[in-house]
Amino acid sequence: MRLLRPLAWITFLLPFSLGFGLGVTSNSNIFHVIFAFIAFSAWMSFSFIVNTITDKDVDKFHNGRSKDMNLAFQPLVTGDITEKEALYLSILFFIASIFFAWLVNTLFFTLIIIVDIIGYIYSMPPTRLKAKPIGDILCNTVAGGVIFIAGLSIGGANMNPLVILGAFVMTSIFYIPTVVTDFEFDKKAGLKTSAVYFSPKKIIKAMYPLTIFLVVIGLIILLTENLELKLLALLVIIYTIPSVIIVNMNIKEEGLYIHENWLLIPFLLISLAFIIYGIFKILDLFTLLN
Ligand code: GPP
Ligand code: MG
Repeated sequence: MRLLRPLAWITFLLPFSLGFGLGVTSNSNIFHVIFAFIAFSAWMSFSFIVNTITDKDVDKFHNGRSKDMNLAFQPLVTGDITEKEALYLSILFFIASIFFAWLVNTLFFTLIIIVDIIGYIYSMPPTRLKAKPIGDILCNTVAGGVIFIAGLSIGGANMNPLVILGAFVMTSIFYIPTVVTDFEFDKKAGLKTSAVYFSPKKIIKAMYPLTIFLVVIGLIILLTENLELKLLALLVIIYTIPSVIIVNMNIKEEGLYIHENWLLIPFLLISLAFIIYGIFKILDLFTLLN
């Protein structure tokens, strides 16, 4: 568990389950859903194992704050697992991710390969985009957006360009505070993340134009799309605006201190709500579609 970090997956479980809930219909195949969630877990396991391997030397300085776990206890730092064992496990999870994705559908399969590649170039040299300004935000935004489309593609409904654009903008908004909470630790470790490069205050300001952009997208959806998407747009606007205000009220020169549970718990609850919603739709217990 300290190698795979399932609690940290919650950040990507949210866009994935949102897509799943919106995309399924009463015609969706329940086995496709199960395989899709296995592929998702295998992709996350793969991405976090490579991250654990390449972050060994920075994780040992972690003080336990603002993370899913105290990274100084990750198993490569403590010596519970060797690098070779971790590498073999990562290959196994990579293969599992593409195998189960292949059982779902071609689009889903393609998208899982893309997020596997992002997970790899995010952590691994020579790219190691997590330690490059903009590179870190770009990887997480693209991975969040792509995993949302993958979720949608399981059932294939609501494949709407405006909704997809909104998902990309929303993941970039919510990713920004997470690089800023890592600021102190990343700076000490000598990592040039976006927050280290631009300063926390500056990078947090980027949330404002992105939020305005998201609200515009939400309003267009509210005016033009079906009832299901209208409700979603409303929820997104209601959730994002206070979140952005709270983050901006807590930002200081030296970083951002918001307890990790302020992100993980609401994200987990919303994810579970959308998973249950999707299951209800598959079982045809209700449908809001038109
Ligand atoms: C950890 O990054 C995050 C991941 C390994 C997931 C990234 C996956 C993608 C597909 C982009 P980190 O090393 O920056 O954070 P932490 O310090 O929590 O390990
Ligand atoms: Mg790491």
